[in-house]
Amino acid sequence: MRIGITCYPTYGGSGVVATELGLELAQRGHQIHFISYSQPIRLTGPQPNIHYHEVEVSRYPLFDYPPYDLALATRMAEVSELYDLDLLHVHYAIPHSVSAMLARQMLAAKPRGRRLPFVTTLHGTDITLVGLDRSYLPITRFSIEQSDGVTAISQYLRERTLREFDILNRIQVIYNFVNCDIYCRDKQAAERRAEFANAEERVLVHLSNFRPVKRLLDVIEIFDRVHKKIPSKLLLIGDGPDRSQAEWLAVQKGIHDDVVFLGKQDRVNEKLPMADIMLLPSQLESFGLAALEAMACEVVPIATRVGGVPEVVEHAKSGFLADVGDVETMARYATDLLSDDTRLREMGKAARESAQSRFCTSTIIPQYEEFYRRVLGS
Ligand code: GMT
Repeated sequence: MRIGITCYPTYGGSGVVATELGLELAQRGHQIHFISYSQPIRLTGPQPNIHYHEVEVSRYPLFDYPPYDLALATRMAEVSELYDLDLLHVHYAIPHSVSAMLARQMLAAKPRGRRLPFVTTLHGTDITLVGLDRSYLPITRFSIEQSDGVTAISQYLRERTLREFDILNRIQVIYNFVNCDIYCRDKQAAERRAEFANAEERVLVHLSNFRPVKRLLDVIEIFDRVHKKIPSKLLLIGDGPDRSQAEWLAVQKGIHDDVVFLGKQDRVNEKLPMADIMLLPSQLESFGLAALEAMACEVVPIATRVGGVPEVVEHAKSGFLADVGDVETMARYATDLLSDDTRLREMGKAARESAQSRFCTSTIIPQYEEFYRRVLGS
C-alpha cells in the first residue's frame, strides 16, 4: 500500500507512535510518505520505502496565525496525487483530520476525481483536553465522523470519545506497540548505566514532554523520598514547560546532584534499559507509551491508575499503580521493590513478558494493515 502519514513531528507520544508505525510498515514493504512541517524526531536518516514531504507555511504580514491546516491540506492532496497514495493516516485529530478531509474533497472534485480515504487515530489530549474545548469540539467531532476509519489507542479513549463526543462511527481500538527487538535490556546497558550511577546505586527514570499533565514535580517528590532510603539516581528524559520548576524543587530538596536532566533524546531505547524503575505519575494518560517502552526493557513502571494505564500495567504483576498525587504510596512501592533484588528482576521480566505478548509489533502492525484493507474495501 502507499500510505500518507501525518503527525506532530515534535516530542510527544502520538508523533512517536505515528513514526514507529511508518517505519514498521515500510519494513513490511509499504511505501510510506510522511507529510508534516518538520521531520518527525524518530525519523533519523534515509530508510528504504520512507519518504518525507515538508509542509511550507508561508508567512504574510496579514497572517497573525499562519494557516498551517490549509497548507497541510494542499500538500496532502498534492502528495496523494503525485505518488498515487491509497490513503492518508492522520495521528491526533486536531487539526490533521480536518486537513485530510479537505484533501479528500479536493481530489474528489478533480475532473477525473478519485477517492482518497483517510483514517484518524485518536491519541488522548486531542479528545480529553483540546477536543473538549468549545472552540474545537464541533469541528473535531465533525472531522472524526467524516473519517473513513477511526482508531483509538485504548478502550478508555474509545469509550470516552463515544461518550463525550456523542459520535456515531465505529471506533476500533488498536493498542500502541513496542518493537521488543529494539527495546530490550541489551549488553551495553550496564556500560551506559555506569556513566550515571555507581554499582551500589539504583536508577529511576522518567520520560515525557514535561507538560503539567505529567506531574513532573511528583516525580521529584517521589524520588526525594526514595533517595532518603536508597542510594539512587534519577534520569529525566525530555524537556518542556515544567523543567525549571522541577530543577528548583530538586535544588531545594538538596538532591540536585543526583537528578540528571538528559534533555530530549531520540534513541530512547538506549537510555531506558539503564534504569530499574520508571516513574509515570501523570494526571491522565490515555495509554502511557513510555510505560510500555520501559516494560519492554525490563524496567518496572510505577504509574497512576488513570485513563488507559491499567490496560497496559497490571498492578503488582508488571508494575504498580497508585492514585494521582499519592507520592507516598508510589515512593513506598519504589523503595520496597528496590530493596528486594530478586523481586525487582522478577517483575522486570514479567513486565517484558507482558509487553511482548500483548503489545509487540508483530501483534499490532497487522491490525493496522487489516484496518487499512477494510477501509479500502479490499
Ligand atoms: O502526553 C503526551 O505524551 C503526548 C500525547 C500526544 O498525543 O502526543 O500523548 C498521548 O498519546 C500517547 C501515544 O498514543 C499516549 O501514550 C499518551 O498516553 C497520550 N497522552 C495523554 O493521554 C495525556
